[in-house]
Amino acid sequence: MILPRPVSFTPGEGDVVWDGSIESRLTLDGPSGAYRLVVGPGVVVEAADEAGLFYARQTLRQLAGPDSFRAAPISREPVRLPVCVVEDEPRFAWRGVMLDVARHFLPKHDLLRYVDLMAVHKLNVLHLHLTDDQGWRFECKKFPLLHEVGGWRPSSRYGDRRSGGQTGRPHGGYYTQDDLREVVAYAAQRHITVVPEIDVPGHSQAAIAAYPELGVTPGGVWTDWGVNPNALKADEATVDFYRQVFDELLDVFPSEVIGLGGDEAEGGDGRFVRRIAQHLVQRGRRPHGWDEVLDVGPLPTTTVVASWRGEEAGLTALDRGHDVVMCPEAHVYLDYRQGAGEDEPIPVGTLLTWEDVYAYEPAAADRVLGAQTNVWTEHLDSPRRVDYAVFPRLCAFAEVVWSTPARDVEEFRARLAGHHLPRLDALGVEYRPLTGPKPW
Ligand code: TNX
Repeated sequence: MILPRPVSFTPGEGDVVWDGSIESRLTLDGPSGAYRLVVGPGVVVEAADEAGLFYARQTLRQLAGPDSFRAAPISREPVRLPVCVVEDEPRFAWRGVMLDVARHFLPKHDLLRYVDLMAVHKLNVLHLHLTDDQGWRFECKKFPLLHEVGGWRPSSRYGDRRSGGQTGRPHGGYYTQDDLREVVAYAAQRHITVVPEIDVPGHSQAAIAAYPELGVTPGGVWTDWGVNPNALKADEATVDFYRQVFDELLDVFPSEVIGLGGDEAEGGDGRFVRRIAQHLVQRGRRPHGWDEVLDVGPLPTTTVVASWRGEEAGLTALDRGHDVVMCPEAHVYLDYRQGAGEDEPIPVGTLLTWEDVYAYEPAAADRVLGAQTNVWTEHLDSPRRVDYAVFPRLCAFAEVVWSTPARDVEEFRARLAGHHLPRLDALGVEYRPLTGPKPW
């Protein structure tokens, strides 16, 4: 009944009333996140570290039933737990979700809710895509036009015809630095690291709209989707401008790994990526980029590469000594359609069901840190649509990165339907039902 499935679950006889207390010790020998939970007569947790203790609590909440996921309990019965022993540890160290808050801004309270939903699934890296052609979401004190101008896009002349709904309308928003510090602190309480990304030198037209001298070609905040041929100049002034922007980012985000994007930079110059990567290294961090960064020439070996155009690029990156996060589009892109029907929301790409996600098997190698799903939001313009795209595919993904590979899709389907979807209902998550579209 536990999701993601633990290493072992050994049921005992009957159940016990639980008053919420836990006897805990950090004495377990195991990787970060490992725990051993014994229920009956009391609740005893042995964990490898604080993260393990936290995951044991997530498991206990699941054992306690859907009511424990409501904002306040509605049951008048005491909480009961099945007598059992659970032994558990994560399979991968990087269990991530990338949220694109640039194409559509996700207000702070919705972002915090996503952090909570990640924690329920024992995920631990939130990769925040903060800037793109269509919007700049990071408050910049030194160059405030970035968020004041770059944070807002006008209506699109294509909008409603091409994509329906709200996507052609004016749209905007940004997070203050203090908002983001709060998100980082909230995530840290849940053992989630926030990895920020400022995308360079492509996907940068929102910045160019604010400071036209940065761009190869001037232009407003982009109102179209797709790959924009415009890019940042690679001259000293532009690189220096971005060093200062990244310095502000480092001040807000303590994460060792810092994203510089580097994807789909058709009109961009590889030197830009290399110089920003060097700057991050000088500041004691590890650069992180999409797999196109492998084409820009030698990068610091500490650079983490996110392999999204399949896993080939990731394998090349391993050969060159990089750590890799796997996120192949054919398996983990949650903006892709979940059904072939006309009544599905506007999709990107090909069909990708939760069963497909569940069947994903990341290439195993020492320097594969793990995997992440990517939630691009060109057409996910509200938290409702994000919920529909993300769930239950994220449940399947959580099991891929947490549990051992012995996967049985029918067993998982039964666990989803019988236990996990009722938990999501209690949380108010508007997932795609197993039998088809509604609501969205
Ligand atoms: C490719 S994956 C992109 C994004 C789009 C996405 C749509 C990657 C690094 N770049 O800019 O939103 O496809 O699925």
